[in-house]
Amino acid sequence: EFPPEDSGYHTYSETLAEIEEAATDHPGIVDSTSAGSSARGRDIPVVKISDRADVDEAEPEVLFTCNQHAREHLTAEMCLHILRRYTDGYGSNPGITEAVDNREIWIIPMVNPDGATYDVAGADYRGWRRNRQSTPVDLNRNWGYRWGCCGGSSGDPSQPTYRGPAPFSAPEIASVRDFVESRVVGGRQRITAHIDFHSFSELVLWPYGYTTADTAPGMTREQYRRFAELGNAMADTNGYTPMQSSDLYVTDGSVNDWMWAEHGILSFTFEMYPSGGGLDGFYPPDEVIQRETSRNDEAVAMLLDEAGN
Ligand code: 0X9
Ligand code: CA
Ligand code: CA
Ligand code: CA
Ligand code: ZN
Repeated sequence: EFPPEDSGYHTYSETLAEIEEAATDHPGIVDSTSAGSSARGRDIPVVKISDRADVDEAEPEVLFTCNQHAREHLTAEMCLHILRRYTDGYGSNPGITEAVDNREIWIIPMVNPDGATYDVAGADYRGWRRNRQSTPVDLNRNWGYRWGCCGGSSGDPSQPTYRGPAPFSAPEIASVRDFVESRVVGGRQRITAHIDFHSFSELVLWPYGYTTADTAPGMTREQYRRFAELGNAMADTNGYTPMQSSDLYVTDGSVNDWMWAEHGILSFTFEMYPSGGGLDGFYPPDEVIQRETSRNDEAVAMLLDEAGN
């Protein structure tokens, strides 16, 4: 549970209820499935928004993932905001209607339901980052592209950036990987663009994270320029600071590197509000949820548009 003053945030069960409500209120354009189970057996829901949501149509697909890191609760609100906006706005808002009619939008609001629940289970926020396996893993160091290669994660199980004993050892990450792989249809990955939401620092980040070089195997100069151009354009809309992720610090086994290198998905990390601060930066008051999630409306629309190119 969140403390009463932060009751605007959604717990895991409230998140499930929001998904249910969207599906009930908008049956034709919402379809909810499961990516798999967390370490402690919680379902990891995946919501699809599209016209004829129950049919796999030949439309560019876009993925939004949130809450890999337990304490980054504002990001789950970001995914729920996208869910509400692209369902409630359908049929009345022309831009939203066009996107829903011509894209397949996938949303995973809580990649780490065990961690998110644990973080709010005590009297005070726990400041938890990892999942809740018996030896907890930093989910954003557990992805399989150049896993553990480059000093951008820890091999020490006591550290917050522990990468786990093997790539995809975390059931949450194996589940999201399996979902993304399930979108390879007829030999082609149907998801073309992705944002993984984190907090905090107000940044737009693109791959690679494992190296500070702009170009590397699987990233040509032209591809890098496309990332940088789109990243800069999205940052122009929300006031975040754009950069290659490794310019912030090197990570290995992070989601963007795998999405791009293995699937050719234009994959970004957004670090949400606030721009700075200490541990309290993970716990902005619920009064900012509406402002700080709608702040990304234009960037989300831009990515959905670009997914067709
Ligand atoms: O370290 C992370 O996983 C992300 N930051 S957070 O404070 N939310 O934990 C940033 C991932 C982006 N990748 C790189 N900085 N290389
Ligand atoms: Ca409040
Ligand atoms: Ca459709
Ligand atoms: Ca499709
Ligand atoms: Zn994070």
